[in-house]
Amino acid sequence: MTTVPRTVPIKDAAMILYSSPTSPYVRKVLVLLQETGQLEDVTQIDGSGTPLAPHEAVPGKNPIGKIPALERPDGPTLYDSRVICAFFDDRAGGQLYLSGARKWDTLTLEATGDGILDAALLMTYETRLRPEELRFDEWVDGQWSKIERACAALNARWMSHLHGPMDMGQISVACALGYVDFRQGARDWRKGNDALAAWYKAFAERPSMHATRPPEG
Ligand SMILES: N[C@@H](CCC(=O)N[C@@H](CS)C(=O)NCC(=O)O)C(=O)O
Repeated sequence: MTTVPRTVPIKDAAMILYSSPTSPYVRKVLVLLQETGQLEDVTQIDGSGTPLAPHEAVPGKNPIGKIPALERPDGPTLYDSRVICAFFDDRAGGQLYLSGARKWDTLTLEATGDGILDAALLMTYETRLRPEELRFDEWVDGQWSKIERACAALNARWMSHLHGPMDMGQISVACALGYVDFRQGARDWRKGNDALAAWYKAFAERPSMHATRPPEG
């Protein structure tokens, strides 16, 4: 299966998404854009960077220096994947956060996926950026414990929501589990979480998930 190249401009468009093919937070936005038919409204520009070496274009758009950031012609730049996802969902007519009681479940589920991502990204930075003599194994294990607890909670309490109508909570969790596989493949989040593993296997088959898979290697 081929993947869609994600850092080339798709067409001349007024909104610019600072992006990276390996960022799971960017992936959340791209999955939403594909699911809501808005992908061609955005031009993607590479904004890959790290806390040690931010991309030169990004801090001027997002003072925190992180991607995704969304530059708009008719308003200030938006940043943080949750803000950008809420913006595009609103623009598409509000399909992915819904309303009423389910909205708060969806937001909590999205926060759970993002929490997994935050822990997994810190683990990645620890091994990729921190000099070997300064690494702190217990701290890394503490991050992994967050991921284990979150996966166990998803498996025990969230399966009915995950199997419901597609929403941003599901997209966030799927992008998070995909990132854990991508960067922490040696650790096994599936152990003891059969229902979650089966749900993820099916969700990962969606064309939007296929088209946004991080590159191999
Ligand atoms: N809470 C932010 C996190 C974004 C984030 O951490 N992005 C990473 C790329 S995966 C980044 O830009 N890191 C650079 C940095 O931390 O300076 C969001 O949801 O957008």
